[in-house]
Amino acid sequence: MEKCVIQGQNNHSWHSDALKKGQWKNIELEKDVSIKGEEEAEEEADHLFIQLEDEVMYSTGEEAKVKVFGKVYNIPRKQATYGDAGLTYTYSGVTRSACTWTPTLEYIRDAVTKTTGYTFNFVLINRYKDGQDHIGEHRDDEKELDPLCPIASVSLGAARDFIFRHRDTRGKQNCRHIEPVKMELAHGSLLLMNQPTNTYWYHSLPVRKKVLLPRINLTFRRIVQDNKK
Ligand SMILES: O=C(O)CCC(=O)C(=O)O
Ligand SMILES: [Mn+2]
Repeated sequence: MEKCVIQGQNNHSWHSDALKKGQWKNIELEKDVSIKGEEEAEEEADHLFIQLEDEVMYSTGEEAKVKVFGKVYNIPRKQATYGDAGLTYTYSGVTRSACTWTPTLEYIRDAVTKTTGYTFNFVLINRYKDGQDHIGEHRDDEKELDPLCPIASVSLGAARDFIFRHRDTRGKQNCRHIEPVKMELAHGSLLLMNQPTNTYWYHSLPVRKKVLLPRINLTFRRIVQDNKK
């Protein structure tokens, strides 16, 4: 499993033994954000992918849409939300409730907790059937997300490019030259987005027409229900 950590400023929580074992790549980004990676077995990732294909029920109908500036769109991928009983998460203008954890999701959640030391009560799942499916540029900066907990992103299936773009280089706010940061999220990789990554950097998974195989991405999050906007 390749592990990547997007590390926030003043975050010293990564000196755990589990993380020291790996061979970490480290890419420095603006605002002291960094990325690290490690190699591990692929077979387990194959198995987890097959299990998730069997267990995860994706949203359909109204639940499979998002609202952007008041307009409703079909999302160019499938989505599902699982987590602790009673939790809801509102993003892109739609509120989703958590389905009960499946055994495989619990297994992956606990493995991520063992590696990172963080606990998670919610997971957003995106399934990209091939390289046509994608996610547009956005930040995961909802008030409901616990700012003390990173977002842990597990990728299974087809490798896809993942791109970070600094907020000061976008649209009318374009006032600086900062290169976007592109990485490939491989089968079995773990990416951690610490604070302040989602304040300064947007991320996206663009269309890649040459990719013909499916990919499942799980973003484990910690939701604090009282923080709702
Ligand atoms: O599929 C991915 O790697 C990213 C998904 C994502 O950014 C999200 O669910 O917020
Ligand atoms: Mn995101």
